[in-house]
Amino acid sequence: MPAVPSPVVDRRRLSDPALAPIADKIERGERLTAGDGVTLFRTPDLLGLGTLADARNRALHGHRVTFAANQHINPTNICILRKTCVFCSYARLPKEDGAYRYTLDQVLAESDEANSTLTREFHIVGGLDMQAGLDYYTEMFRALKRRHPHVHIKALTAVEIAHLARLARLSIRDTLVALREAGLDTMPGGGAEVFSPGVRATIADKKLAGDEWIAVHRQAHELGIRTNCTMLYGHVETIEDRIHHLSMLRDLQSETGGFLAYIPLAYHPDNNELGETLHRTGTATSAFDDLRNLAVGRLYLDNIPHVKTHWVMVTPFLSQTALHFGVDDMEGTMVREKVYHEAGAHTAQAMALDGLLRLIRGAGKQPVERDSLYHVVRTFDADGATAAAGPQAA
Ligand code: V47
Ligand code: SF4
Repeated sequence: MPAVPSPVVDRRRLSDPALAPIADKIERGERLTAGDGVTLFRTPDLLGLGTLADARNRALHGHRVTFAANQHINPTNICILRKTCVFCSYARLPKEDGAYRYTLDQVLAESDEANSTLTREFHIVGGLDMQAGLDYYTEMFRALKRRHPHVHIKALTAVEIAHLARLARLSIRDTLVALREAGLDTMPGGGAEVFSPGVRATIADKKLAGDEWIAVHRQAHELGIRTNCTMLYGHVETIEDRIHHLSMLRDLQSETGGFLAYIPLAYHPDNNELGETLHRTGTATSAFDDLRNLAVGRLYLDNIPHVKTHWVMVTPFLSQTALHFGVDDMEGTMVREKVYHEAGAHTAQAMALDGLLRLIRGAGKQPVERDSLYHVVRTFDADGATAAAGPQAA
């Protein structure tokens, strides 16, 4: 990440004295300790926390807020972990009602929506389906690249990569190389959930372990494949579990520099076993918790350049507010999102460009459309005109 000008924190906005020494560290560009992270998660001074995160975010990105025009494609919801990822509402067993696996033609038909939209990225993830192995995805990526050569492919979580490697009896490295040759450009950050073994045993018992998730991303970074990272919060995890998770992400980033963005994911409790057990419906997290997770992500992950808010999960209005809590990037004009809608997200499945621009401008920020690697596609000024275009770092 490029050197960051020192943020200046307005101390009058901090009402919790525990934040003052952390403000000093942020101004000096010093790394926060796990103890600082716990303080940030516990402080009742949400606006003070937002002030710190906003100062750091402005030092990095000024007033610019980026978004990408993307389309989600979920080719199969059949998953062998259906019974053990108890937070997941999307997966099905092969013979269960609602189970599906797209043929290549179905994937291509869905991808053709990109012809009438601005789509520059396909975000492709699915279940761990025994009948959808490496060839299923390499054929799909080749066909997508032939049909939409300008569209970037961000595909397959670390958990799916490990599954494909096991089915093909290949190493993670060789699996990634085969996928990259077929057209995979970057990887999304899913499957991370919470790394601490205790939480994983409760919510995702049979899933790839936390250190294995890290190992897949390390391997991708070593091959030059950039990736994102996430944390699923708002279920059974403690603050210490969150800090442990963020520390593992920060350590890998110090080693490789391969993460582009961090996206905290708010747990949705509808239509999944965990939600029933916890007796929760609707929204499991609160606005405080959502803003806090974004702000702490910005401050604790001092080496990950972008923090993205996912408006489908936390509502467009909260995402807009988050632009003053350390966030510089919004999940884009997504078409056909399924994973959270199965879990109770009541937001729209896609947002038109106008809607996104209105939200960003309404927060007093400058909208910038980016590509998947955060190069500027076009910038917009405050009254809606396209101000400039061109490849530069966003
Ligand atoms: O790993 C599943 C989460 C993730 C639920 O990299 C749930 O740009 C909340 O990672 N409530 C997959 N979350 C999606 C993901 C993602 C999304 C947007 C952008 C990017 C990116 C990555 O969705 C899963 C899991 O953590 N998830 N079920 C649920 N009930
Ligand atoms: Fe399968 Fe992913 Fe759902 Fe787990 S979260 S059941 S791995 S689709």
